[in-house]
Amino acid sequence: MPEENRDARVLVGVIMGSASDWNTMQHCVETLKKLLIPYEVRVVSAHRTPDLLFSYAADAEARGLEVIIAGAGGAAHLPGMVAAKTVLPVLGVPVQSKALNGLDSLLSIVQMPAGVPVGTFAIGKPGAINAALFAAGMLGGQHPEFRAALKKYRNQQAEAILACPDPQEQ
Ligand code: RP5
Repeated sequence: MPEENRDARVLVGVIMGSASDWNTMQHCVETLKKLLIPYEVRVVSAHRTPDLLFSYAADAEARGLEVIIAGAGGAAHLPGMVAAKTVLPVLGVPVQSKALNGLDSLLSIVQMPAGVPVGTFAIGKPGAINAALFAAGMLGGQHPEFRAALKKYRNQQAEAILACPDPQEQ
């Protein structure tokens, strides 16, 4: 938790199927930190700790969470099963698996049946970062400080590119 937000109510739950997903999901958390969005991080495995998955998802709304970001790889059932137990928006990040490069993760997460949505992002680091930015966009309606932080992030991103237009000079 960033020091600035230590006392703030946690709004985003960042969960992942295994500690081995942290290499990817750390980019999500870094982005939330940059935007000063209060978050929590947990390993919640759909297959190894199914009871924890059920209780985490079932209690999330009452605990004040507004968005859940779930990263998983391989047989990536975590985002879909969390979405099955809560009406909070669930953003799925496909982790790049060793065997199939994350295509398995992507397809496991994206192919939800109608009625239980999961917002699915790109495989790996880009998806982890974008899930955090998307969460900021969703929170921005109720929390104007995060919309302002998102605008600042996007402006800084554009300015960094415009300041160094020639890649040979970077
Ligand atoms: C999934 O299985 C996790 O999300 C992880 O991406 C994958 C492999 O887990 P480990 O065997 O590395 O713990 O449930």
